[in-house]
Amino acid sequence: MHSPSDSYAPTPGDQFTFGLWTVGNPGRDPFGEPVRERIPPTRIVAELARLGAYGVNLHDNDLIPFGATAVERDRIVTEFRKALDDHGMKVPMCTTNLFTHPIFKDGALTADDPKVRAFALRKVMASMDLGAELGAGVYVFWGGREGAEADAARDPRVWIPRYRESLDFLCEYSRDQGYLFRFALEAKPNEPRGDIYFATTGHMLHFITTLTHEEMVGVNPEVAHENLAGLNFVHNVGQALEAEKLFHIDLNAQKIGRYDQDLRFGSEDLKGAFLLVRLLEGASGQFPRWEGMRHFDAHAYRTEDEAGVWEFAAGCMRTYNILREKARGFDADPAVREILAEIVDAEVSPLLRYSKANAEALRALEIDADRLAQVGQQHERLDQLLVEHLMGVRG
Ligand code: DIG
Ligand code: MN
Ligand code: MN
Repeated sequence: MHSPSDSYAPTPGDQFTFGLWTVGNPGRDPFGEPVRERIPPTRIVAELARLGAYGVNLHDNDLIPFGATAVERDRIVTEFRKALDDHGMKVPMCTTNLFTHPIFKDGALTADDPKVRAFALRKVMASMDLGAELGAGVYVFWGGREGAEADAARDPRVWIPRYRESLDFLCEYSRDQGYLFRFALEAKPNEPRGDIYFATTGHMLHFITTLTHEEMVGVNPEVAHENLAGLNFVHNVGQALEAEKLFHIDLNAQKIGRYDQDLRFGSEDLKGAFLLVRLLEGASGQFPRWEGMRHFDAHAYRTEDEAGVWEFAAGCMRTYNILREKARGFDADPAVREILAEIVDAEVSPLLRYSKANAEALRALEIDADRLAQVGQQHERLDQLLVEHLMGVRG
């Protein structure tokens, strides 16, 4: 474990959070039984606090067993809240497990049977009540079972309105309860379903515009999920930021062309992780730092014992902090700033905003297309500078 004196050691001010289901993952996979004992939520709180995390997130059933009585629920919540208070830990985000119980085998909020949809809505309401009690501000929806294998089963013009009706219902519930939740929709293209509805963050950004209370709803992009879809995560997060809809983020790592691995942050595509941290931290100075939680939806290798789990958690946070320093160094590098300097053209820039006069002026402009075509962008040098900062040979 890393000495607390080093400058990369995480502090609560870094706003790192982990789901209870991440470091609490006992290592079961589709081909094998658990390899670790279950770590009680109260001990997860204590250990993550020791490592410098800011908080923990949870699905309802990460804390409250499915089918628990109201008395058991209240006892568990009281004990959990004491652990949070004892260790100064927060619960910034809550979500609902709408994927484990077999009732959800063919969907939850988009299921064909209205009773299944009703059961799912009721489960989310109870989970939102729990989240509000724990002080969560963001409520995540990951529709892991909202999808299909047999595409003849449901027309998109059936499941889209169902999901819209459910989210409109839950936005109204949140408002009537006086909860200040911001909903964050998490996309994934497939797994566990053959195809999952609303496959990417882009699909979610459009879908949000069709909701009654679209101002309450944003996105929770995950590194691995957009990678599964073969997309550029930094572009997608950047579009969410531009739309002011990045309400939460799931940080992890992923090898291309594999199942959803949820690996330790930065352990695979290091350049992508660098560019993501640069974006979130506003290192270029062009845009502000994003103020949301740096949430790790990741878990340790199945090969690990509990000590390995805490190494995993420390590694996620430490790598983020190292990349933050590297990104600041890159954007402070005069050679980088020279290449990224904005092209200013006082004559032409004003013409790019429409008016009849500007349209006429554009027509009259002398533009030497062949000369412009020959201008080199210096992107090879820019990307080499990035690689050298990342490799530590340029500070
Ligand atoms: C999977 O990536 C999903 C679930 O773990 C959870 O519902 C959500 C919250 O971050 N991510
Ligand atoms: Mn995932
Ligand atoms: Mn996730």
